[in-house]
Amino acid sequence: MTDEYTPPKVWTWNKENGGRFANINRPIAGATHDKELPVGKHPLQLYSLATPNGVKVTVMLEELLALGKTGAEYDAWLVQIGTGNQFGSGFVAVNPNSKIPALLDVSGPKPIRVFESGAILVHLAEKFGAFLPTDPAKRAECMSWLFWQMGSAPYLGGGFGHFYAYAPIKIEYAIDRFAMEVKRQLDVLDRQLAENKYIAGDEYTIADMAIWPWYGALSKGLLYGGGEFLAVEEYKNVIRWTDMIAERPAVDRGRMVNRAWGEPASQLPERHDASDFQLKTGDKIAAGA
Ligand SMILES: N[C@@H](CCC(=O)N[C@@H](CS)C(=O)NCC(=O)O)C(=O)O
Repeated sequence: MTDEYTPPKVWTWNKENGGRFANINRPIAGATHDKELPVGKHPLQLYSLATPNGVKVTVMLEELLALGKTGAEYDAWLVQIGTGNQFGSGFVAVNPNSKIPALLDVSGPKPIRVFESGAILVHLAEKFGAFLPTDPAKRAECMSWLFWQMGSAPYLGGGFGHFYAYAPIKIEYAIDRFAMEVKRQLDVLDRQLAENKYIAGDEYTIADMAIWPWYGALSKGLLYGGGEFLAVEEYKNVIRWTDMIAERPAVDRGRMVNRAWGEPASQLPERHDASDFQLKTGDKIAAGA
């Protein structure tokens, strides 16, 4: 590979491009193999992994349960995206975009599929009447920040993270472009959080749940080894908010669900019952509990 590249007239798929995700990236959609999804006993079936996009939803579900919304009981099934589980026929039927998280709401007469983490958060917020203000101005503010996250995070992950940490060569132009954008995004949040306790005002909402797993982790230097490079300690209001959200017990639990790496005690690869947090974490399983 050289750093000079003249695109051919028509792009062709180079399967050996050496990128970090070369084994799962494809230019075509659809299933690669037949595989039914498991369905458990609860009204909500979640198929996910504890990446930032997955954590948004497990935090929301744990917050709803903490509020006493028993209808939010859920089975969380592990989808290992590194080995291509997202291309199984059952998963593709729930999310034709083959990405976690995906939700099947089986509480009514007909299952409802929901994909895209933002859509899942709104579905749950509306279903349970929580974490999405009903006052029109507050609701609009919450939705604006929720959609801000959906539009912004791809520049953080697919842009900055990809070129800073994963691309097989370091391209100054790409890293510079996305570092600038990510710092701008952090500044947007920092200014908002200088004036507001939570992202969308004085209430904790699905906007916090969507933004925290990405920009909270980034502000603590936990994403892509880019903390020092981006001087994340400058964003004091983001750090204040990140620490405040991290203190919520439901957030602590939500982060563990569908986690299959890191400290064994922090992993709950599948969640089918509230007691699983005590009984089924990686350390307990290893000890033969
Ligand atoms: N906009 C989507 C993004 C979902 C997404 O990118 N999920 C990643 C993990 S964080 C994934 O499943 N990647 C697998 C793949 O690209 O094959 C959402 O918010 O739900």
